[in-house]
Parts: sequence; C-alpha cells; structure tokens
Amino acid sequence: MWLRSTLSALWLATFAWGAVSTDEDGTVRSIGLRTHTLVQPYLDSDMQSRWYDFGGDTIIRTDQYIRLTSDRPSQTGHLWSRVPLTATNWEIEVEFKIHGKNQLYGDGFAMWITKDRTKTGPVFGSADNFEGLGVFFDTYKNHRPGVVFPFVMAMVGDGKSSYDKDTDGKSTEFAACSARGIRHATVPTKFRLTYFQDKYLKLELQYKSEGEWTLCFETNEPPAIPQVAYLGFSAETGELSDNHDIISVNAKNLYTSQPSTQAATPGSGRGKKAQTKSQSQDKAKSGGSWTWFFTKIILFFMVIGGGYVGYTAWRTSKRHHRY
Ligand SMILES: [Ca+2]
Repeated sequence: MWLRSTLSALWLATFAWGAVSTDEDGTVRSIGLRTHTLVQPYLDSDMQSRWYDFGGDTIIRTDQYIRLTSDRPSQTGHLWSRVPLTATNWEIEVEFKIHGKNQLYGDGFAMWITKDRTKTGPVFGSADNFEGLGVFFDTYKNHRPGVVFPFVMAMVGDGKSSYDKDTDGKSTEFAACSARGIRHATVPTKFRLTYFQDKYLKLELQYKSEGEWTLCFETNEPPAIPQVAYLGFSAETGELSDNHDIISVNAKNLYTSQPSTQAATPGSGRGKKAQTKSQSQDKAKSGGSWTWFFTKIILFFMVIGGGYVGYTAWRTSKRHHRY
C-alpha cells in the first residue's frame, strides 16, 4: 500500500515537472489580427473592404495588388484601417512592390500607425504634424548627402513636429537604413515591423533573396504608440512617378506564453536587463532540474529500501504465525 502510493506520488511529481518545464519556455506566440490583415482579393462581394478604407488615386486589382499611386505625375493614394490597432504588442508584415518605367522616379510610400487617419497631405501623400509612427520608403533623394537611396526611415511624430521633405526628414529621423535594390528587386519585397511595448521596435526587410531578412533597425527604447492608433499606407508622386503597390498586409497580436515573467520585468528595464534575467532564470531552471533528478534517485532507493523492509517484516510475521 505504502509502496503503491509512493510510486503514484512519484509518477505524479514527474508528470507535473514535465508540464511546468514546457510552460516556462517564455517564447513569443502570435495570433492573427483579422481586423488589420488584407490579402487578395481585398474586397468582398459588394466591392468593399470590411476592415480598410481606400482613397485618392488608389486602384485595386483584386487578383494582384492595391496600387496607391500609378506611374504618373501628381498622384496621391491611401489605404487606412477602419478600426484602431488595439494589440499592445504586434507584428505587421507587408508585401509591397515599387516599380516603374522611368530612369528617374519617386517619391516612395509610407506606412503609418497614427492617431489620425485618411488625412491627405505632403508627407508621402499623408498629413504632416502627425501623432504616432511613420515609416517612409523614400526612393527619391531630395537632399541627404552621403546617404544611399532608396532610404527607409522611421519618424515618431508628436503632433507638432514637421517632416522636412527638402532634407528627406533628416532632423526628425528616429531610425533608418539604406536599402539599395528594394525597387525592382528580383524577389518579392517585404517588410516586417515588430513592436513590443517598452521592450523593442524592430524593422526587417526582405529584398536580397527570398526568406532572407535584413535588419534595418532595432531599438530597445521603442516610442510610445498613441492609445488609439490606425494602421495606414500612403504614397505620392510629383513630377517624378512610380507604381507603389501593396500586395498584402498580415498583422499579428504578439504575447509571451508566460505572463508572470512579463509582469515581473520592470517597464524601464529593457533589453540587456531582460536578457540577463532570462539567463539567470535558465540557470535556476537547470539547477532546479538537477536537484529534482537527485531527489528522484533518492526517492527511488527509498522505495526499494522500504519495499525490502516491508517484505522482510511480512516474512518474519508469517514465520511467527507458522510456529
Ligand atoms: Ca525624398
């Protein structure tokens, strides 16, 4: 009886230990955000999109693309989510295509996560003095000596700061990279923007080869995103032009599988601190598993020993009965 209950306790403990260790991996998981995802054919039966508004010179080819501007002068087009992005942590992956027939081309397109939506203006076809995040795929070099174009630049708007087109936004640059070859690339061009509140903001690009992501920028001090923020895209052509196409938008809500760790990480302690913490946690975890391993061995011998003592006692008592 004692033997059986000990064995079952041991079995139970082993099982629980296994369950805990799979839960403690702390990996980032994701759920698709239907409200901000846009794929072919883009429109539903009544030629509308449930989740996005289109405007300006935007043209939709349901089997191919959403063309924000065509390769013609003085075009402006946009695409805006109808509902705000409510996820705290998110990933947005966009396939796009910048192409045209001319040797000289411009101006590029922008992705927005801003408080206002559908307002047209001079910043890649959208309003200036915006509040939130703008990521610009700038294909025309107005004046930025020493910088290779196309140039990808993030700007964090406070609602007052102005984007200076004449210097390609140099004074309001938050983070940036050059992406030579992103126009007329031989592979599908994509960008992936990942945001973890108080932890990081990362922009990766695919344009060199399929499946190869090039880091554009990464920061451990991400900007605060407005409480209510819409996801949008816009593009503009002036004297020079290009086709600016959005092929697909895939949005995801990100979360870690271990909410307790997230809560324990202080908001101000980002990057390095968080890494140190997870490393020490790994150590503690492996230390714990060693302790448990030896406990199991000791328990095993205790069970064997107990069984032997029990058997001897039973044999002795049986022998006593016989006489
Ligand atoms: Ca420019």
